[in-house]
Amino acid sequence: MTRTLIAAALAATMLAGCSGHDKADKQDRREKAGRGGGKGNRAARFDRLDKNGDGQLAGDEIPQRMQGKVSKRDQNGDGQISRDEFSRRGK
Ligand SMILES: [Ca+2]
Repeated sequence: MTRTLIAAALAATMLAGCSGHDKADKQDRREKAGRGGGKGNRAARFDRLDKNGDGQLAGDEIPQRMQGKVSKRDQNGDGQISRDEFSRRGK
């Protein structure tokens, strides 16, 4: 019984360790490779990245690989990426 609980706790810890930006980066690589791309997935990806749910991506919500592209996507110059600005990607 104790072994089962320890194994479950270990598995939960491992799962928790690969959450957040790792998953978002993985999804982004899939989209870039042409798998899972598209408007619906972009919206879903935005929702995953928008941790505080304010409809803007800012600070650590923006994956490291996207940091250099903020100024390109940030069309109104507020330093954040809105859902609309995010969905215009590639247009
Ligand atoms: Ca946000």
